[in-house]
Amino acid sequence: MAEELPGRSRRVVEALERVGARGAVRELPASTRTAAEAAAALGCEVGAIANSLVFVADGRPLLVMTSGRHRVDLALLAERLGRGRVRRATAEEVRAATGQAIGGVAPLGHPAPVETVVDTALEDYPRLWAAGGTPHTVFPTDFDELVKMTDGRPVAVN
Ligand code: 5CA
Repeated sequence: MAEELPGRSRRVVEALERVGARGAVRELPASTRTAAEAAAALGCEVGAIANSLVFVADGRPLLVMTSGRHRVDLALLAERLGRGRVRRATAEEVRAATGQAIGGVAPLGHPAPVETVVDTALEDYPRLWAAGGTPHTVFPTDFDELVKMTDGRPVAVN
């Protein structure tokens, strides 16, 4: 139940409720810190894991919800977004932008909205799993819901 989840996940639960998302956040005994671990814990394809990767684009945080089956092509992403430089955020920058730690970053529930891109590769999977605010929490969603909850821009990132 939501009351038993860690504080960072309760923020995510509240944010999901505000946007009317259907999937419940659940805490797993196994680590879901990486896409491979999450896929193993859930018994799903690694591509159906929606990783929350934080970048810094021209000095501003950018969240890229990325299929676990591949990496973000930073040069391609910068070109498609019309940005100059896109780089990986540091652990401190991730925490500042999201209020969450690497391995548990959720698509929402952040201190302030973060500009978000959603990898169109995630359209290939009817059921996606995203992190719920900690490295042991996940929730189910789908591509359309993920775009809606993040006010995200669909982009092919690889
Ligand atoms: N809980 C899973 C998805 S359910 C999860 O959060 N996956 S993740 O891919 O979004 O987060 C782990 C990722 O953080 C790693 O795959 C890696 O891409 C990234 N990461 C790991 N260390 C660092 C670091 N020092 N700086 C920036 N990113 C990092």
